[in-house]
Amino acid sequence: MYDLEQVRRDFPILEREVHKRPLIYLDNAATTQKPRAVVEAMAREYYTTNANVHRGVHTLSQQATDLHEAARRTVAHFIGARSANEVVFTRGTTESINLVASTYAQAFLSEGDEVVVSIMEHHSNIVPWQLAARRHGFKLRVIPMNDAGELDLDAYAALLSEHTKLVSVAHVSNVLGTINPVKQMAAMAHSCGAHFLVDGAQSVPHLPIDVQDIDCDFLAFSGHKVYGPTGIGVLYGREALLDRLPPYQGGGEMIKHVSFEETTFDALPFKFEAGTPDYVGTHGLATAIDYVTVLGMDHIHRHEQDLTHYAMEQMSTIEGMHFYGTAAAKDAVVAFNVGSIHPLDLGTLLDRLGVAIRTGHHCAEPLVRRCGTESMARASFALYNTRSEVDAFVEALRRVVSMF
Ligand code: 7TS
Repeated sequence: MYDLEQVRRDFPILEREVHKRPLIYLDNAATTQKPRAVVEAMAREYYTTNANVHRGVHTLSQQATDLHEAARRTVAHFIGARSANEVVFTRGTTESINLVASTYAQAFLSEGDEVVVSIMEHHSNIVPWQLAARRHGFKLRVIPMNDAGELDLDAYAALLSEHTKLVSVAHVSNVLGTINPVKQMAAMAHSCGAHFLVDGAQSVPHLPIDVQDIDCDFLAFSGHKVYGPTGIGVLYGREALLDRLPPYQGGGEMIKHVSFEETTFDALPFKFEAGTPDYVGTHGLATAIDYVTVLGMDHIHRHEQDLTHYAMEQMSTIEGMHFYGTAAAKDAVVAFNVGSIHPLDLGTLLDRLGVAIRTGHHCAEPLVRRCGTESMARASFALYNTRSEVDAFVEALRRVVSMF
């Protein structure tokens, strides 16, 4: 394992206080904190190397381009892509899924076709498909789950048919923490000729990911959830499939030649990257990936598994505790309610004690409703959280609950 105290020193924000108490940051599923290395790499680029990429003969532009394209290779290696051409930079998971929903639907979907998602999707993996369905007339089908928060694979098998063109599923639920068996689900999709998209927003920060092992056609994730900067994300796509999709946005960077008669588009991955890319963001993301790679994704996963089990064990001693999501395969997210206390009150009072959690519907309204509620509290863990933070959180929770 890694040295937790040493690691925590890499994240200056963890030293701050909130309401005169040490910050205990347990909202990592929303966004993670940034190590010094990431912020400093970005500052260094702005201070020493800043210039627009892919267009300059001058030294700064060439150096900035080198950093940007090196970042693409770092991402490709991190997720096991066959080639850096399969890595498209976007603003985040949301934009990555919108890109696929929009272009894939345009290329392949019409009336009579079906796209399958699951009940536990974030709105980012529901709404883009609804918008595309409205334009192209295909149907959206939904995989149900059991009360533990595990997808019903028999129901999934029954949903698949010759009408199914694409399946798009979260690898890890941002509410329940359920780790879905995406490798098995991708094989099932492929066996009926459908493509498979993995929403990796909550898995890439926590598990070793290999797109070739999963055998997915697309993977979407966000930089800011994996200790990188905000505003940068990734769409991985199988090269032959990306090649068959039309461009998403038009503009500079994505063209070969433009005339008023005919415009031709650049090769992958630039075809999907209209406009000046966030080249400082990509360098920051690559630095974050280097950071977690040095710690080891398997070590990070083991540490967070320990925290999750420990937290649930400690939390379950509080009277009235109800967990949402008790799947056998569960990652670093614990959603809960206590008795009839409104989660907003829990969250607000915990904040007064220095503890940051999230409350609400977590941008997954259909799931939260399936769980029989409108709102939940959620604690989510990252590589820098400790067992003593869990103790302090549970102690604070006990105090808050005793007020009601
Ligand atoms: N998919 C999943 C599974 C997510 O958890 C999120 C963000 C997204 C997509 C969208 O990512 P974005 O970076 O494009 O916004 N989830 C959360 C959350 O749980 N709390 O805040 C954001």
